[in-house]
Amino acid sequence: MQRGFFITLEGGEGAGKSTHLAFVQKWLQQTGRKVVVTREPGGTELGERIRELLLHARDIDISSESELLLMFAARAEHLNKFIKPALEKGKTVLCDRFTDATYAYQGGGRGVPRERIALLETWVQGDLRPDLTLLLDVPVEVGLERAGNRSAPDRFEREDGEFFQRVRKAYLDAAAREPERIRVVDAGQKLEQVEQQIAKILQEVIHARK
Ligand code: Z5A
Repeated sequence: MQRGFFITLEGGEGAGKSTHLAFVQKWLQQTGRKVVVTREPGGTELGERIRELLLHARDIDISSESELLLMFAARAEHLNKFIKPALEKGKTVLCDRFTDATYAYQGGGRGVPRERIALLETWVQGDLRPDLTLLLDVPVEVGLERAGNRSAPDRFEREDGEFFQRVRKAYLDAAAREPERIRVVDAGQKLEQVEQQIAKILQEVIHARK
């Protein structure tokens, strides 16, 4: 059986990942694929508990290194218990954020050296990488304004504009390094236009995979 298709969605604050996840899922299902949707950090019982700590621990000071290791601890669990088994069964795995987020947030945002992240990536993932990554890109100000209505910002959402500029730059640098895998979507456009761009990319990539 052919290994399933592994697709990830990435983007900065307020880029619209949650909004477009359902569109991508529906689009893929219409091609007859069995699609499972998951997220990082999270996707398993342990991963969701780690997520809770990483996003909402208010009374603990978490260092950048510990944050990085926790991301990968959640990822190891997620890969072994959920992602790999689903891919082996030929399912399409649609994941809301993955290791590109680590390079962007812990690398770009927090300043953890790339080599350290790369080391963990190889250790935890072996040679498994997403087949396609949709990077929803918006100017930081637009994204922050869209996300601004949230009542209780999490640990990341409390960061300032400069942090998110570094995150955005790290994402765009990654897309420039790997243009085949990481496809940039202009998420600053209207919803329907963003959907059109996504559908075009999916069409192209799935056609090429046949
Ligand atoms: N993180 C990390 O640091 N390292 C890692 O390795 C991983 C994650 C895996 C949790 O992520 C945090 O974990 C994340 C990075 C860190 N922190 N941050 N920031 P998350 O993905 O769960 O949380 P999030 O980034 O806040 O994403 P979100 O809640 O899914 O929101 P979103 O994707 O940014 O946007 P949205 O909710 O779909 O849209 C926001 C609003 O904009 C909403 O009202 C929409 O209706 C509106 N919207 C969206 N698109 C449009 C367009 N085109 N026009 C107009 N309005 C729009």
